[in-house]
Amino acid sequence: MVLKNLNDLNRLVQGGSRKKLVLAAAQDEHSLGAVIRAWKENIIEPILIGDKVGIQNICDSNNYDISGLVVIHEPNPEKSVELAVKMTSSKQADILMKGKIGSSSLLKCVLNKEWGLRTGHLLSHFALFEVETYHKVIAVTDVAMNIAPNLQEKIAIVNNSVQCLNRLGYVMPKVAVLGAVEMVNENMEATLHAALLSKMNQRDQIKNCIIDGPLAFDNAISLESAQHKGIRSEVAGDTDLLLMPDIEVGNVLYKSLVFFAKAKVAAIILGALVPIVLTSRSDSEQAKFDSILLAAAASR
Ligand code: COD
Repeated sequence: MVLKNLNDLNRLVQGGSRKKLVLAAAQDEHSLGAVIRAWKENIIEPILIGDKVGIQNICDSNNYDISGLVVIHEPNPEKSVELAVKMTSSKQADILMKGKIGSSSLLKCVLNKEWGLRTGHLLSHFALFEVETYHKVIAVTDVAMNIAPNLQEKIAIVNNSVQCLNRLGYVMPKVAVLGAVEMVNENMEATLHAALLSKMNQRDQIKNCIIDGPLAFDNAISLESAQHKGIRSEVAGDTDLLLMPDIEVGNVLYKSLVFFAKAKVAAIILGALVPIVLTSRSDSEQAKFDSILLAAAASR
């Protein structure tokens, strides 16, 4: 079953056990607001690590009562992430969440060889978007972690995302591998990768999904546009997952969807010991809440 909107994530976490979520550098208004809402709705049991005064000030000005929560004082954001990652790797938390700290600082900690959250798999970013002009939720990867993935890394990124979509209830998600054009052009590496990924999928080297590419963005999301170009494809116009050529394209699409198209977004890191809620610092409280829902659904 596909997700029609991000609200559908609620259905997936209903009746499940409450997940322990540790929020690192918790002195962040939108992150705290989202965590407290998810706590009140019995989705998570939070642990807050960060600057206690900053956390309390946000709670006071929003009338949040956090007297029942574990709050660990660590004013240094890097150290608070280190503590949160160590708690997670020692199985004291099911979900890690980023508060007021840059993505790459948090990811470096997560990748720490001694106490990080590595599993031997590639870690990748996975985002879900609800856009008014598309008939269902669309997943996009990787817009925030892997900078310029090679073919092998793209295979791992697809596998991470497909596994997550399977867990969310998708049986054979349709994957569009994006390029600037829909024809293979030897001077455009993204189109070569796309053609290889499609063939590997046909030969069952990449399973549990239907992959087609290269597809330009319009062919991937609009059947009319694909038909206009004479493209025959099971994926065109009905894509569940868009695979980005690189982080620049991905990040610009992410921000364009949110700022121009007013899309709703939920995002996590996959492939680590636990799902990691990693939204942009400019994302809304709603986006952070939906990302917690996604992490809880993915960690079932
Ligand atoms: N999965 C698993 N292991 C990885 C991954 C990955 N995706 N990336 C790196 N590693 C391993 C490497 O194999 C190596 O052992 C170690 O981690 C360090 O690798 P480096 O030197 O390539 O990695 P770093 O620490 O310099 O950088 C890793 C980041 C994830 C921080 C880097 O790729 C990055 O900055 N990505 C973009 C993050 C960002 O700014 N996003 C914001 C957009 S909103």
